[in-house]
This record gives sequence, structure tokens and C-alpha cells, in this order.
Amino acid sequence: MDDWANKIKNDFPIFDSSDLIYLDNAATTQKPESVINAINAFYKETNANVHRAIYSIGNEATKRFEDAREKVSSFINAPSSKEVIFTSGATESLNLLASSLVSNLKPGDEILLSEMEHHSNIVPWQIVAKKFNLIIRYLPIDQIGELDLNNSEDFFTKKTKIVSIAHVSNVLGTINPIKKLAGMAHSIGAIFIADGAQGAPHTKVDVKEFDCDFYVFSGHKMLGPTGVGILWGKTKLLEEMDPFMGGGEMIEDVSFEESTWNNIPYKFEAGTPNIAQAIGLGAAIDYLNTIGIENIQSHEKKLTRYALEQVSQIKNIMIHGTSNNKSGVISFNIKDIHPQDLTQFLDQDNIAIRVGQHCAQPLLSVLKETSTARISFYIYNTHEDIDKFCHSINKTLSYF
Ligand code: C6P
Repeated sequence: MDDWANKIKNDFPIFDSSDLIYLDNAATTQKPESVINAINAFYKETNANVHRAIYSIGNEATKRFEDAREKVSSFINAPSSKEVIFTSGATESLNLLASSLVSNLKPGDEILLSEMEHHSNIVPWQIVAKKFNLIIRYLPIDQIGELDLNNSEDFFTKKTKIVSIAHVSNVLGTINPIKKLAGMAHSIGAIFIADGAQGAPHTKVDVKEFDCDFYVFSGHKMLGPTGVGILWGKTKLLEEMDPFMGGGEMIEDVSFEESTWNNIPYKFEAGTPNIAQAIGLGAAIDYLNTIGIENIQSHEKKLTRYALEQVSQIKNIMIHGTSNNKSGVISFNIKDIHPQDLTQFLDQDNIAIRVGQHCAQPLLSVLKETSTARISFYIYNTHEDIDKFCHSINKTLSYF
């Protein structure tokens, strides 16, 4: 099984010249040569602005950019590529939704989030809730880090207008039942948003099957470059929404007095978009498709199971999030060792893990921790990586 991942590792230049063990994939993933080449090729061969330049390299730039949109669209099984909006990342996508969706809400209307949300799926809602006197509620989590839906009727009420939940938690690794949650939201007439930042890179996303209204994610967590993300939404809802930003290309007509909007997706893509980054994301999707999302899922499942077995043997370890439905994210604390110290020791062995609040401070307060250590996997990680990680931890423990 490690042969499979080691072969993949060869496609990633960052692993060429070092023995780096990279276990911080929930923060960002490494980039394969093909993605780096696609970005380089854009700048070297056809750098021009898109949708405006009607000379040859401009047309080619637009083609590569729009091809990337098509690739994203089929990757998530969107009914139409018009529904795929390029943003700078999941954070911008969620800010766009918060800003554009609340204009139809009344004071006292409720937005339902969960205790396991990332700040990007809390703070944008807090900003608009304050402005429009809306109420934010949080679905609780249970002991194993799953959403506690036992009293769901107390949370999904007539007042609930928007439900926005992570597909996969970046701290607990829990994979949430997106289709079920979308159904629960729709049964009370609410809009359902899935924050797929940790979902799209690791699990099969089928927005038709999920029947969510919006699905957002970031390119850099799925082998693509930073600076590009996706907002997918149902046509009808996108058409009804006001734009988030004004500027070039998002308009149909502009006079000194007023403006009218372009069609979707362009209505939401003001200014020069992240052209090279979108093309890089397209190349990342090509790469993921050649590997196959089912193979990725199965590799990560085996690796996570193995890692949990190994990590649980570490003395005085506390693992946060033990759902059976868990992706390749393991957060933990070891008694009497600050996660920060642990990370520094591991770094000496060239092992990269993340430590801190993971931009999920409210969740950490539920877990009664101020900081945790976190390892997270992707396609190039091996059993050997996990063994070396455990060895390094045990070495650190013996030091303490
Ligand atoms: N989580 C992590 O180390 P951006 O930064 O826009 O690409 O993604 C934001 C985001 C939104 N939702 C979830 C569930 C996320 O995990 C993230 C990013 C990284 O866990 C960086 S804090």
C-alpha cells in the first residue's frame, strides 16, 4: 500500500530533496509538478486578461480559465458550470454568501451553525447578524465529536432561514451527513450551505446527490494553488442574490446613476479573477481524477485507521473526535506537554504538524482545550510517515 503513495510522492517536487514528513494537509496540501507546470505554462505562453482580451493569447487565456470552471463543475457533479463561481477561497465564498443571502431576512430570523465550525463559517455570519439583528444558533456536538441531532426540532424551527455546516470538521475529522442536514433544512424552508473546505479534497462530492443549496471549498487544500476557491450554488438562488462586490465584468450596463448585473457566474466575479490559480486548480482536478477520488478515500481511510491504532498507544494521549465516520484528521493532546513544544520537537525530525486553535476557538472551548496538536493526511502519506511520527513523539516523551 505504501508503494501506491510513494509513487504519488514522486510527483511532488517538495519531497525530492528532503525527508519531509508532511502531516499538515488540512491546512494546505503540497503541489504536484503538473499543477506547477500548468501555472508556469499560463504565464509563459498565454498570459493575458480573460473575457476582455480578444487577441490570440487572450482567447487562449479565457479558454484555459473557462476549461478550469468546467473541470470543477464535473468534479462536484454540478448541473451547470454557470453555477461555479471562482473566489479566492472557502473564506471568501462564505463571506459572499453571508453578505448576499441575509438581505431578505427579518430581525429575529435565525442562522443555524454548529459547534464544530471553522471561524470562516462563524465570523461572516456574526458580522451580518449584528447588522441585521439576526440570531445565530449552534447545533451541539456529542462526546465522540458528531453533531448531536437528538433535539434537532429545537434548532430547525420556523425561524431558521439559513443552515451552514461543515462537510468535514477540520479539528475532529467528523464527516457530517450533508444530505440528511440539507433535507432537514429544506423541510423547514431554510437554505442549506455546506462548507466543503475539508470535504472536497477527500470525499466524493456530488452536489446533486447532496441536494445542498451551496457548497464551498478552497483549491489549495486539494493540490491546487492558494488564492482560488469555489462557491457552487443552485442557479435560481444565485440569480436571486445581489452581487457581493462591484467592479469590472460583473455588470451588464453601467451609467453614472446605476448599474445592472451580468449573468451568473460573472455577476459574482468582479475585477480580474485569479486566472493562473484557477488554471492551476483545473490541473489539480485533472491529477486527482487520474488517481480517482474513491482510491483517495480508501487510502486515507486505511491510513487513518492505522494512525488511530498507533497513536492511541502513546502514553497519556487524548484524541478529540472518535466518530467512525472520520476523515484523515486527528487532533490530540498529551498530558503535561504543550502542543507547541511537541511541534517544535517534531520539527527537528522534519515532521510538520499543526498546533493551536485551528481557527475553531469556540470548538476548542467545547473541548475544554486552549490548543491541540493535529495531524492530517493526504494521498502521499504512508504508514512509514505515521511510524516515524509516533517514534518522534515517543522520543519527545522520553525527553520530558
Ligand atoms: N482550515 C486548517 O488548518 P481558507 O483559509 O479560506 O482556504 O479555508 C477556510 C476554512 C473553512 N472551513 C474549514 C472547515 C476549514 O478547515 C478552513 C481552513 C485550515 O484547518 C486553515 S485555518
